[in-house]
Order: sequence, then C-alpha cells, then structure tokens
Amino acid sequence: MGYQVQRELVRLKKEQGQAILAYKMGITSQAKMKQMNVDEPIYGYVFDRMEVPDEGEVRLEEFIHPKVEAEIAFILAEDLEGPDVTMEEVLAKTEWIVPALEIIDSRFADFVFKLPDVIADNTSAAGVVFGNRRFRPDAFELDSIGVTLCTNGEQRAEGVGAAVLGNPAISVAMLANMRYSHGMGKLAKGSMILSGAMTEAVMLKKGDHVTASYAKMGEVSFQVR
Ligand code: 0L1
Ligand code: MG
Repeated sequence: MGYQVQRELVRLKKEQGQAILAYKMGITSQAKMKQMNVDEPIYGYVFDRMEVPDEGEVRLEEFIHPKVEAEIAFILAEDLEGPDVTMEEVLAKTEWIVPALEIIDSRFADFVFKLPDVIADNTSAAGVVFGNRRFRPDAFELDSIGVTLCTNGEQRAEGVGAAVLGNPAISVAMLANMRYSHGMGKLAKGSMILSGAMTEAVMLKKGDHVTASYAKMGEVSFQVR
C-alpha cells in the first residue's frame, strides 16, 4: 500500500515538472530496522529540486523538522536489473562513488510513523548534497570507510560503510532486487543511488554549518540559514 501511494506521489511531482534525480534506500541500519520492526529496507526518490550544491545553503523554513545523515552515492556505468543482483555485480557496474549528505524530513510529528506511512511519504526524502569529488568503486573497501558528521565544528555523529547493510553496495543490490520484485524495472546506466545512512540522523537548526568528513573521500558541507 505504501508503495502504491508513493507511485502516485511520484506521478504528481512529475506532473508538476519535477524530475527524479536519484534513487534512495532508507532504513538500512540494523538499529533502524529493529526500531521499525522490519527486516527489509525501503526505497524512495530524490527529485531535482531537492539538490543543494556542495558548500551551498538551505533555508530552515523550507522544511518541517529536517535532519541530516551521511551516505555514499553510486553512479552506475551499466544497467542493473534484478533479480539476484549481488554486491559484486553492483561494484562491477558502478562508474563512480560519491560522498553525499541526505536531508530527511517527515510530515509525521517527531518522525513517528508506521512503515507504509513513511514509504508513502517518499521515505522522508527532502534534500541531497553530492560531494564535488568522485572515486572509482574499487578505490576503497566501502564497508570500512569512516565518516564523522559535525555541526559548527562539533562532532554529532560518526559511522562506517558497514552500517549500511554490511556494505553500501549490498544496499544498491537490494534496491535493484526490490524494484524487480515490485515490477518497477531496472536501474538504468547513469542512475544515481543514495545507498543509506552511515550515521544516525542529526537534527538541523538555523545557523548550523554541516560538514561530513570521510576517510579518503574528503568533505561535503552546507549551511543552514
Ligand atoms: O533515508 C533514510 O534512511 C530515511 C528513511 C525513512 C526513515 C526516517 O525518516 O527516519
Ligand atoms: Mg538516507
């Protein structure tokens, strides 16, 4: 039911002239899955209007109660089509990995929702900041890449690639397989995918300067006005 509503939401946004910029996976950590009492993550869409440049700005008033989380994004070199996509196939078919921040926001008070509700709410997708640097997928072991998330120079969260279903590439494989089982088609060459949060989500407030510092992949940042 949640995905039926989500599909209608996507249709309406496209009708309004918005375009899908990236796919996203959500609820990809064991802690979050346990909290939500689910054994499968969820997926949604990032729209073009949600993109914020690296070192750019967002206005707090444009959100309800936004949070930010650090992720790794994938850009595909080839189509990826379920069923049975594996982590190895994802890595072989990935052109670039890119450090990224996702801004999540929810129409539900205090982010308290049932699973179909958050799927219908497009998995709380509200913004994305892609880093300016990109890397080949075999440049690092993705499960061991660490990240710290700071606001105004103070560390608020930290994490590692393994927090994303064991490896962010497993999350991308799962997206392709879930889309297949939902009859949603392949992930086409060139698609961008946010693989899921490496850190817990940190609440944003006016004046926050947000920086994610990744081991070997540099920084991604933005300012909250
Ligand atoms: O991207 C995410 O992991 C968020 C998924 C939806 C759950 C939430 O809003 O906390
Ligand atoms: Mg996310």
